[in-house]
Amino acid sequence: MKLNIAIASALLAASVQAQATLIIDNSTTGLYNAGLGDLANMDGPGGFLLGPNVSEGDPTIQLAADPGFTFTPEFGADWLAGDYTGGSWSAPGTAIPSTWAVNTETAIVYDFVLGSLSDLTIDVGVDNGIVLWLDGAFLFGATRSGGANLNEYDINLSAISAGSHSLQILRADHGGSTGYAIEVRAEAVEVSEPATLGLLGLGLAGLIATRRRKQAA
Ligand SMILES: [Ca+2]
Ligand SMILES: [Ca+2]
Ligand SMILES: [Ca+2]
Repeated sequence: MKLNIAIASALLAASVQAQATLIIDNSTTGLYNAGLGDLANMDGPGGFLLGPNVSEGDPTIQLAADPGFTFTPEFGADWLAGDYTGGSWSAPGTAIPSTWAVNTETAIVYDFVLGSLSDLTIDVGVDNGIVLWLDGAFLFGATRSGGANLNEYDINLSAISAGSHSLQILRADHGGSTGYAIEVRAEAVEVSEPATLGLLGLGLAGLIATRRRKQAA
């Protein structure tokens, strides 16, 4: 019984230590591009980016894959690869407003560093649409009618490598009002207890094998 309590305490301690760290929220600064204008024509009629003032309706769309936009010059030479040359980008460290000009699109880049291999949880809400990439790789895209609740979309990423990363975001609007809420959390991926015991077991087996070889020699 005492042993069970001890194990339960240890598990509780481990779960507290593994608590996720908030790395991005609405107060986080980044590179900001508010010079894109209305991009409804960037993917033609009937695409993900919808006409102003609900002129193409107010549908719910979730992208199954990277929309493969042909980005306008305001995005710069290759923004998803970190080349902002010629674009209408702010300097790094710019505050990201939660609202922007109705009917227009805006883009954001959050640069961040992970201290170790981590799982990421992205909670985001937007009025109306959003597309996210991590280091240029498509993560998620969706649009729907108004409201920007943090629980609107939930994107979970496993085992993102330690080091520098860029979360790249395109925000879209097609009328009424705009809104944006984001929280990104990182949680270090830990080697589980059974795996540690397994490695320890392998180490002991190795030690025994070495000893046996020495005796044989
Ligand atoms: Ca369009
Ligand atoms: Ca628009
Ligand atoms: Ca709107």
